[in-house]
Amino acid sequence: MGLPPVPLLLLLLLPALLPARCCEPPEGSAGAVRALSARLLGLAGDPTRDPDPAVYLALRLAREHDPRLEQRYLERLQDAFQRPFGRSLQGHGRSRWDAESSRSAAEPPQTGRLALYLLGLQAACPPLSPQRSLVTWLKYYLEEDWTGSRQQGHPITSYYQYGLGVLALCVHRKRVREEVVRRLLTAQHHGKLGHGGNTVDTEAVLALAFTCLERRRLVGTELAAKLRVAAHEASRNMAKAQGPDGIIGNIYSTPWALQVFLATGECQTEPAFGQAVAALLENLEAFGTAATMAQALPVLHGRSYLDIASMRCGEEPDTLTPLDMEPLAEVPGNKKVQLVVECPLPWCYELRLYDRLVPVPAAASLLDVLQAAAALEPRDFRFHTQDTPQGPFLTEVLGLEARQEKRNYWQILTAPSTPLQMGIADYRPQDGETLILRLSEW
Ligand code: B12
Repeated sequence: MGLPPVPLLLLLLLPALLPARCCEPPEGSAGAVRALSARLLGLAGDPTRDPDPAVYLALRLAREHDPRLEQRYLERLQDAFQRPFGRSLQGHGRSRWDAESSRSAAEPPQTGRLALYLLGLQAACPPLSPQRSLVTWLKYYLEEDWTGSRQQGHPITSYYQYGLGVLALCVHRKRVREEVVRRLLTAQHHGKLGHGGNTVDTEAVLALAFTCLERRRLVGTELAAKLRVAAHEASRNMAKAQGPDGIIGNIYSTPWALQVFLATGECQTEPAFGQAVAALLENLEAFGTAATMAQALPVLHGRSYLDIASMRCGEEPDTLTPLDMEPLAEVPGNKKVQLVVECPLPWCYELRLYDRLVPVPAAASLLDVLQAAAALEPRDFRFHTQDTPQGPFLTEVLGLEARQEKRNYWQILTAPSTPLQMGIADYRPQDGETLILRLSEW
């Protein structure tokens, strides 16, 4: 068989020959991306906010920097993580999952948080090698996460966190047992990554872990070949999940899909890439919280979490200055929101547990609606939230607590049945809208 004709050969080689720049967002978007980076920097400079390793990663993966602010943020992160994880696992007689003496033994492993912190250490300038104890903790969590679910065939936390754990160890060139990697392959193969109908974020995290392990030759050749196929399969799934508006999954999962195209190099050939970048740039106003900005920014700078493994410190311009968030526009007047609580699970004594119209100021968020309902009838309506880097997470309504180990949660929907794409503190209902809090399984 002869060589392919020159034009065909060029076409085949094109992806390898093209400079990486073609995977960066269009020049015209630079101002908007810079403003978003500066806004995240502003939030990172606020000492009243808990440090979040995902925010640090976004600052480090940006093209422009504020080295002093980034250094201070890293120190705050180190303070937060060194205490619970800074000492050895052995010899402490610790019970399962008991990293912090204050934590209850029933609390799940902190696989995802620790993984993000380890990624953050590698993204520092110069990169910091993690203490041995941190790597040991993460490997331990990967095992506990699995066995703790009592062989139900999934991690206690989520495949998203499990994937982050494998990715972080890989970026630090630490091997994991092949069995751990095979669990992820099996989950992807059998379509077990689902959460509320959107699997894009989770499948993307797995694809990043697979690509890292394969590129860094941390697994045998047979498994490496499987990982390559699985990462490609994930890219195909991302492209198939793209809507006519360019969005992949929803607007918040689109950056994760883009990370996969960037990490695998498919950004150079996959038409879905450019369309998804355009969709992201058209919807930048959706990224108004530190957590969502932190997930969008790396790809807006043409980078994925895999780039953490090869950061070059010397070339970082010290040109970014923090920008304060604009205060929300005042909306005069009032609105009424119908608040419904449903418990459709087999053991619930009734489906509809609460249904009433709640008057609130026009600018009220769903959280404000819940607070107004609780103030109106303290005995009929109560709820609890837990602070997370994404904002307040609704954990309990009318005394019914959603339980992680039972994989149920308080899903929030707008009637008749559209799940919200944001949390209670960020969603601002319309006048007359019906909102449903539904105890659901995931
Ligand atoms: C797994 C997951 C869940 C699980 C979490 C339970 C578990 N055991 O892991 C379940 C299914 C319960 C869940 C629920 C929801 N989720 Co969710 N979730 C995720 C996912 C895939 C991974 C989160 C994670 O583990 N991060 C890693 C760890 C280390 O970080 P963490 O901050 O500590 O994670 C905890 C919190 O994030 C919290 N959490 C999970 N989702 C949400 C959403 C909100 C708004 C808040 C405040 C907290 C929160 O649970 C995590 C585990 O403890 C992310 C994907 C992503 N791109 O981030 C979406 C994601 C965070 N979820 C999202 C949404 C919209 C929701 C819901 C509001 C959906 C709904 N309509 O009901 C609800 C939350 C409702 C409530 N009760 O307040 C969006 C948030 C977008 C935004 N604008 O901020 C994301 C980004 C998915 C997406 N692409 O749309 N989620």
